[in-house]
Amino acid sequence: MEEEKKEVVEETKAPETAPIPEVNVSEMNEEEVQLEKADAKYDAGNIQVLEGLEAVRKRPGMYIGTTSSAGLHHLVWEIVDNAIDEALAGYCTEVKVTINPGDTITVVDNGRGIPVDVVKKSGLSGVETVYTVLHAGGKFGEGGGYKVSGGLHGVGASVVNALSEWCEVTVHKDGGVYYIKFVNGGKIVEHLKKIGTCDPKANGTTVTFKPDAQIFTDTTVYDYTIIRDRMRQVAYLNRGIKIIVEDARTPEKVHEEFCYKGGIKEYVLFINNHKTRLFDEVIYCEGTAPITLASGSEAHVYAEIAMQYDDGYSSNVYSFCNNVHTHEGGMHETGFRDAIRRVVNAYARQNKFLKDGEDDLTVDDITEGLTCVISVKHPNPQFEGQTKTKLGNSEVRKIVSQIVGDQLNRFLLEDPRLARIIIEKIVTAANARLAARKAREEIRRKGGLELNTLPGKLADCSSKNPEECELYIVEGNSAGGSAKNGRNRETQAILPLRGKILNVEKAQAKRIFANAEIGNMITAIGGGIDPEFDTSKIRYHKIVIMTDADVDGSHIRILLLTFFYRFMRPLITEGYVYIAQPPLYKVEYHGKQYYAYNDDQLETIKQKLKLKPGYPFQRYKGLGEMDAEQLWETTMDPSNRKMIRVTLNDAIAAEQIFTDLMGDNVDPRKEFIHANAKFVKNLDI
Ligand code: 0RA
Repeated sequence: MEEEKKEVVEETKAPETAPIPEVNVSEMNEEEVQLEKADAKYDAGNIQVLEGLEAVRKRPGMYIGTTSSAGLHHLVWEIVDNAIDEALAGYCTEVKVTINPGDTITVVDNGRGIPVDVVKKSGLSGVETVYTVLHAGGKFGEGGGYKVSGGLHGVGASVVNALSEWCEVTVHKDGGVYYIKFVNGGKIVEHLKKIGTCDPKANGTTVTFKPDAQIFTDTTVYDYTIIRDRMRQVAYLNRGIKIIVEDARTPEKVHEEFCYKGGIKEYVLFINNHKTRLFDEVIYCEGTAPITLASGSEAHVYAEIAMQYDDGYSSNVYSFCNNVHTHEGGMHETGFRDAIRRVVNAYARQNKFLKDGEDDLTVDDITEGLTCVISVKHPNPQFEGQTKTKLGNSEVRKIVSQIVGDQLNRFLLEDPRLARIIIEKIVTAANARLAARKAREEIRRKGGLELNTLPGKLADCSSKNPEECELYIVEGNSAGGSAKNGRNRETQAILPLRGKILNVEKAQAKRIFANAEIGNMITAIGGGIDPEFDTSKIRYHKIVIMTDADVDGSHIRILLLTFFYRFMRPLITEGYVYIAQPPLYKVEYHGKQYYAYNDDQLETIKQKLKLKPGYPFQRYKGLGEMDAEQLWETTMDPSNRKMIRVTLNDAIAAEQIFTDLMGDNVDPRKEFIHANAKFVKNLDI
């Protein structure tokens, strides 16, 4: 798409000047503009003019959340959002995102092209207005088009321009090729001008920008996998749109294409790829409902829901509004839950799966083993909550509830065989829930879940201030012994684990709670377990997994992470879990000891010490080979140790990793164990 257009640009050398005014927007206010341009012809007049770009540079966090790596990537989302809007309006079929050498980004779309004629109010061309005026965009105003993608604050192109060292825009529109360049946070160096002609049908917009290193002080390097994963997600959420991603920084040029005719139906299959499905069908519901905006004008909300059952126990409901992952849920999720509770219970009673007098099935029962994607498109979304990822529009609740209610009910009625499989699974979940509650009460009755009966194996710390307390979960009794002797007794507690813990991914709730090692961890950590897990009650703010640097060690680490992920998820999402990094090698030289944490470091040490070949260096096989002092010095001393904090960047990716590793299918697990070293380096799951 990109190559074709470039050729045409080069053929036509003599540039014509487009009819645009000679003003610099960033120095003008709206009133002046209007006076000057009062008699101009306006045909792109629905672009609203607000404020200048200086504010964005002064407080970038207000517009893109953060100036760390996440903010850097946010710039890409903003530009892609515009192209997706054009696609949702029905004019664009393809978007290409390229990471260029030097970490600039190019986004090409084949939409109508941003308007190049003069905009009423700003007196500037449409392109200049979109790129220099905050909140501008032809499709923002009511009565105009349908702005649907929602970035963090939906502010778009002008914010990207404001935070870029330079930004170039080329528009192909109605046979003309137009070009403009901005520098230093949105200052126009050359006004929009016509630089050539092209096929009148080859419309589109091409943007290239270089993020400003003065703003993005942490890093200006793009991560291909972050862009690739997000673009794949956007492609799933907007069926039929083709998104091409390219990394042109390396000679071999990574290139991937995503286009899904089935949209979120295919997304659910992708998420469930390695799970064992109850049946192949994906239940799919969709609908559109009219709403009235605050201004009194009519608009529409579109909602679609795709879901599938597997044979597991976890519930995975992912919701989106305008392609934004609403991690904190909101009205669309509430509407979904209303509907499934209502419809499933009615069906179960009518068909005697539930007897008179038996309690209703709960939403947790119904969603056990369910993967569900909910996606709504709303012209005026209200994002609330701590991370602004909770959908607040109350009208959405009824809309989703009605769509899911009607269509899920029809699904159950039309296919009694599948309905039976589903309801029997849910009834089993309900019975397991009752049994698990009993088992938990049993533990509680015996004092197992009470804080005053800490496990005997736990060597607790003396401090009672969770913020400074650390719990080391240590593989093996001998390493546990060294850790107990080497630790700082005031703030560091040690819980040794005997062998491997239970794989909670494959075990039933009843067995899980009866497992001694798991019981010990629950009691020691003190925050309870899902669904009542509460981080405000945890006894340590650092939970450190300390295992050997071998395959068994990484297996135990994964078993522990799976347990936390399934039963204490906030521990991971809120960043309380760490992986200790014991050294791999010890080098003895003239009575002194040097430690290396990886092969590169070992090389450096060898070179520095000019080690003669065969000079003693030791590869640690396990933590148990270190004495208490060594373990403290290399792995536990806060002033010297290295730890990896486990984070959860992408819940869906994490879900797939845990299924792959812990589920029934053997191949993905083998693959993982093979590539294990890489995973440890990359523990951002
Ligand atoms: C306003 C109006 C029209 C198109 C666009 C904006 C537009 C914006 C972007 C941003 C990235 N790609 C884009 N493509 C189109 C419609 C103009 C017309 O009707 O000719």
